[in-house]
Amino acid sequence: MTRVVTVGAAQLGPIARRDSRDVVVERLLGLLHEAEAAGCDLVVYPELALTTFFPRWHVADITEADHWYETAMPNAATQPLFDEAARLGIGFCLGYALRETDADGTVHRWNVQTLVERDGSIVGTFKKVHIPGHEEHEPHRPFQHLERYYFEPSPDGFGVWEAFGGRVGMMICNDRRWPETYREMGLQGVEMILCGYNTPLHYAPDPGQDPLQGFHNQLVMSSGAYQNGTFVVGVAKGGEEEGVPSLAESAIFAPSGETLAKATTDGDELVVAECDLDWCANYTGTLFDFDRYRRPEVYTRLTTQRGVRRPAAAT
Ligand code: CDT
Repeated sequence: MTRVVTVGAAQLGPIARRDSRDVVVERLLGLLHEAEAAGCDLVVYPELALTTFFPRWHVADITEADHWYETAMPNAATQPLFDEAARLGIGFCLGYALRETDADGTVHRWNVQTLVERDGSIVGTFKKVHIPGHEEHEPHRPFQHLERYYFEPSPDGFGVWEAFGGRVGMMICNDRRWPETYREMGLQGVEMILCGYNTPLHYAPDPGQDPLQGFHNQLVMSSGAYQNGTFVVGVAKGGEEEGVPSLAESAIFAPSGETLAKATTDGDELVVAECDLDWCANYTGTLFDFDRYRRPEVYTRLTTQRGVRRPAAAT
């Protein structure tokens, strides 16, 4: 039995602050229909795909931002997407902000992706692990990146789910820059990692990185794919959103590290590749046979230490 998953990276152009969920879901449906024509089994949408990237604005009272979060999935706005995808027999991965309230009244705000199977059943919801940016309002910046104000980091780490005839994992935006992300999933036998992102082209703490955004994007996902013998699907919300230019360059990477397909625009665009999941074993069964070649006994710093501890100076 072949295990080919035809995947569509459903890149979005900007979502304006004033755009309603209904308007955005119409765009998601448009890309879903393109995916049907292209024979896709799975469509991957970007991070925070239902709204503008709201962490670029500060509000002193965080509850004033509650309208950016979903409180259930599916909900009235996204039900048409769930219904149409199930009717077409196409699965999807959707990024959005989620607000949950515990029984004791504690409120949690997460940056999540939900993976949905071809029959419309929810496979799993992944919460972003690495939360970038800053916690406090920093008015000297041309725009804010207040993810650390608006989102809690996941306590759950990186899961891998049996889905689409293989093993599928998820990561969100900044997660893709960290090798631990891929390895955590690689050690669970992941065969395809789905990643939505919003990456402003300007990085205020070090603008020297601005012209390298595309290079770094490709570098981390390509190497993560190769070093763990997995496909990686990276999907942008690109273009200039509310005055902030953001990286597009959505792409699908093979277990060889090669780029199989890449966006050519910074707007709504479907990027498609046929992914034979059996390709993964060419790498995980040979050069990256973890069981045979890894040396976890000498990697102890990876889980016991957070920051850098330099070796003691020689006396
Ligand atoms: N959304 C997100 O995680 N973006 C970050 C921007 C850099 S940190 C200000 C990223 O890693 O692409």
